[in-house]
Amino acid sequence: MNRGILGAIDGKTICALSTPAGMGGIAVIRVSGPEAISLASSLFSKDLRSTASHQAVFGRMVRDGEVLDECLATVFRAPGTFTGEDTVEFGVHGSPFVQSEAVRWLIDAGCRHAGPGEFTSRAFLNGKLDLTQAEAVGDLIASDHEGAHRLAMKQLRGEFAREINALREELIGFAGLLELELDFAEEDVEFADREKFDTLLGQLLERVGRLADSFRHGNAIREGVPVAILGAPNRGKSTLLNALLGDDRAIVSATPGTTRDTVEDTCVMEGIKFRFIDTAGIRETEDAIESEGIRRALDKAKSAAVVLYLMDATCDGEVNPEEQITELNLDAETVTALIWNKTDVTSAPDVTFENIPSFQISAQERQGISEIKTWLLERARGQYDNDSIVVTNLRHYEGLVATKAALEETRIGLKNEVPGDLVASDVRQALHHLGTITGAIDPEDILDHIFSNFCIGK
Ligand SMILES: Nc1nc2c(ncn2[C@@H]2O[C@H](COP(=O)(O)OP(=O)(O)OP(=O)(O)O)[C@@H](O)[C@H]2O)c(=O)[nH]1
Ligand SMILES: [Mg+2]
Repeated sequence: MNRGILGAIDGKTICALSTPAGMGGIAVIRVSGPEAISLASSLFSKDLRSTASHQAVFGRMVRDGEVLDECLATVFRAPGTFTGEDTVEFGVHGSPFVQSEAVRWLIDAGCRHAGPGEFTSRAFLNGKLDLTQAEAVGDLIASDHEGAHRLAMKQLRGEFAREINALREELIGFAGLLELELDFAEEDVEFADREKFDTLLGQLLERVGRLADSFRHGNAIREGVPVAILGAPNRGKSTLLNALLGDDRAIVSATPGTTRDTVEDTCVMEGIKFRFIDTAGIRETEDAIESEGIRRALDKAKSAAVVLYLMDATCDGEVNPEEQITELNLDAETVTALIWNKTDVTSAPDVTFENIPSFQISAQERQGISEIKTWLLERARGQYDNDSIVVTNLRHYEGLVATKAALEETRIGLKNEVPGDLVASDVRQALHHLGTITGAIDPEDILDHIFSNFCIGK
């Protein structure tokens, strides 16, 4: 059931099981809307209509003399509530019967069952949260490790929204001057110093670009930092994957070309999620399936944050790893480490490279694995754990990319001295795209999409 954003503005009092509980736990049933306190009161043994805000009252849920449960009713008065409306929360016992019956009683009394995300969409519509914060509520509920949780909390505090609003404000000032010029078009005046404009646009582009670039990190924190394991066949890539995960995830065999498709899995180390990706061994081959596997391996390497390039100490002594890594054509931002494997049989050649850290391990004997993990963690902390604002949401990223394109158009327009109204229209475009991020501009379909991804009761 999705009532969309329109449901949230029908003014009805809504209710839902907000926090379900198992036997022995306490379930929270949330009621929100103009009639919340009187409706809740009509099913409670004590009158809640004079209860002060943020106060819990112990009593019984009762209807026509029939007692359903002994419970707490907590009253929250508008506007100091999550939704911005009067709210009552019942803490009832976690029996499936009591939970569903309590909601049914509330509906019989005149509440409407809340749609997915409807409490949060009401909070947004009542100005309690901006869109990025509302989305952060969804992220918070979905966060399954410390890194994702920390990002969601940061977004919920509104840091990202503040930065977007600051950008908008500067742009609005700029747009105002341009519009003023248009009003005096006949006089052919320029209120807005072109050179200053260009400098301002340069700064805005830099900030928007930095935010957009941070999406790569933001996404990595949420979905797991992608670490791809690459190398020629039989070097021990699958053995290393299993060692890193501490699990028998991929098939290991002495036959070169064992891994055809990519195999990946995540694990959380010290609060940071990593996504390890085992790939097909890279070599010349006529085999169509193997070729496809190799293509996928190179693809994964390109989108990875870290590439672990595996060499075999027993047979790669004469190979130049730098050349092989160069052939992978990696992104400039991708970090590579050289891993000499099978050092239980023979030690690795004593060569080091300036920009490529190297490790000597035995994946089979699980030796040297913790050194790789420590290195990965140190890198991830440096990169993902700092205080700068990080974009984690694809919708925000797309908004930033569109803003950047509009700002670039504006800059080109100014340089080519195109008429002021065209420049002004590009600036309005940029403002529009920034506005869609925080919800300052709210096409209904965007809002419905966001809130329908929530679950009922939130
Ligand atoms: N002695 C020794 N053997 C190893 C080590 N790691 C892997 N092997 C062996 O090397 C062979 C290949 O290992 P895999 O992990 O399947 O190698 P791979 O790189 O995934 O190979 P492909 O999937 O074919 O590309 C197996 O027989 C492993 O047991 C190691 O550290 N020491
Ligand atoms: Mg393999």
